[in-house]
This record gives sequence, C-alpha cells and structure tokens, in this order.
Amino acid sequence: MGRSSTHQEIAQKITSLHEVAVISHMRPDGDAVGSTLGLGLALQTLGKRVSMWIEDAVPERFSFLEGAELVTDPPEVLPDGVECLICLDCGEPKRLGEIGRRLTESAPVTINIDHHETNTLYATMNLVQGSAAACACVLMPLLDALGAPLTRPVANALYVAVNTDTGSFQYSSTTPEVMRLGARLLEAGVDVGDVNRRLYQELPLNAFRLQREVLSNMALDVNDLVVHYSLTAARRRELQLRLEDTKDLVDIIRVLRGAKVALIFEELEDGLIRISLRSKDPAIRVNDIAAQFGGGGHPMAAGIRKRGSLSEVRCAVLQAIRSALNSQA
Ligand SMILES: [Mn+2]
Repeated sequence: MGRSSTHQEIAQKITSLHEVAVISHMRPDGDAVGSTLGLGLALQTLGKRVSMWIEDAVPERFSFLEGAELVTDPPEVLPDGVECLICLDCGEPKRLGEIGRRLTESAPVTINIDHHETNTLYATMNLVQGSAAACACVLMPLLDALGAPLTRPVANALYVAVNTDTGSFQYSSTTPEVMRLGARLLEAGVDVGDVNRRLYQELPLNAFRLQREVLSNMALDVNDLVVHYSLTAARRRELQLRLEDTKDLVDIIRVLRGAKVALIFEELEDGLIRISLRSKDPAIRVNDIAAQFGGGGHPMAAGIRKRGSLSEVRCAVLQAIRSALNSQA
C-alpha cells in the first residue's frame, strides 16, 4: 500500500510531469465525469499532455460539458509517454474496470485522489479525504496548489461533480466549505439555471416508463423501514434500458417517509446482481453492510456487485439489513 501525500506534494509531482492520464470509475456518475474533466482540462491549460479515460461512455446527461468528447475508454496498454496515471473518485482499482485496474499495475507512478472512506490507498501517492462531499472538493485545493486558472469549462465540470454527489446540495455532506466552493464556481462563470436544467429537466421518455415501473412494483420490509425494488434482466430488455438509465433509480424510492434504507436490486446480463443502497439514518451505515458482500461506498450511499440469483442475493442482503436495524433497536 502506498502512503498518504499532501496537496502540495502531489502538486509538486504533477508539475514535474509532461504527460499524464486521468481515469475514473466505470459506470461513471457526475463526480467521476466532472472530476475527470475538471482536472484533465485544468492540466491541459498548464501545458500538460493529458488523456482522460473512463470505462463505459460518458452518460448523455453529462455530455453537454465542454471536453466530454475527449473522455474515451481506457486503452488496453498504457501508451508510451504516459508518466503517471491519476485515479479519481475510485476507492479501489477494480472499480476502474478490468482494463483500468491493469493500467494501475503498469503505470510508472499512480496518484489516487478520492473521498471514499473505504479507499485502500492503492497508489504510489494517495490523497484521500473520507469526509469530503465529492472528489471534486478534494481536487479544488490541488488545482490551487498547481496554480491552474479556474476556467469556465473547469468550473462547470467541478460544479456538476459537487452538485450530483451532494444531491443538489441537499445531503448533510453539504458543509459551509462546500457552499464556498459552489460560490467560487459560480464566480468562475457557471450558469446555474442552464446546468441544472440540463442535469434534471431533460429526462427521456423511457425514464418515465421506468419510474412508473419502480413505483408500481416497489416492496416494503421491516415495518416499512426498508423500501426496495428489483429489476430483472428480462424487464430491463423489455424497457430497452441502457446501462446509464438505472443509475439514480434509488432516489425515486428513498423519499418515502419513515424509510431508513432504500435499495435497488438489478439483475445484469452476465449473472451479476448489482445493488444500490441508501441510508437515511446516520446510525445505519450502508457501506458496512455492503462490505459484508464485497461492496463499498459511503455511510449513506453504497453499492454491491455479487454473483448469484436475484432472489438469493436479495434475501441475503435484506437479512443483513434486518440485523443492522435490530441491533440498533
Ligand atoms: Mn464521488
């Protein structure tokens, strides 16, 4: 395992390099895309050669960001000339995808910048702040240490990252510090109305069909303390869903009054079950529950990928949640 470094040490290292690659986790969310573009574009303005890689395409929702077309799938082999691989918003190498994970092994130097408590400090240099609301919040002081100008494209990217990871500045991770960062980004030219319309008011029709499906078929457990929905592979095909369409499903059911835990169980085509977990009670840490099944994340938002049948996996995870709720009572 690598050691922890300061913003200054990492800025010094990056300053000494000519060519870097920035990578973030597969099935990217707003923080993954926004942080990748924020750092990648900023390093370009500093005269670096920069590649930006994410396995699975940039979701359509974020494709309006300037530079989004520069983000590509990672190459099978690290190109000659890349001196350093910078991993963003990623708690462990396998979240980069199989190709990305292998790249961390072949890169001469790796830098890990993240905000997952469960981060395994897998890189040569690690800058991890478990309490930060988004990876972008860890990046901002680094950009300052690098002397990178906060251009509008960089500010837009960082704003999307912080906005989406804080649930539009609603989660308790939204500290005064986060709001100050938001203010800086607005001063740098972010058009709040325009960006939020693009993020939240441009839902395609199949997303409505999916929402209808979720609301019709959600299930309750443990005296309504737990709400969950299961999407079978067959139903996914019928609704013609893309990978990115199910990303925020859990937000539809988590709003139920009285619910402490919300979950989405998704049957993927390759025999994997993907589970999104959200807690509404700080005493219920869903990343601890996820860890029992090889998953991880944050106390209030976590994920699991597990092989097995939908009913088997659902039964085991719900049982673990019942135990957590019972030990609390
Ligand atoms: Mn994040």
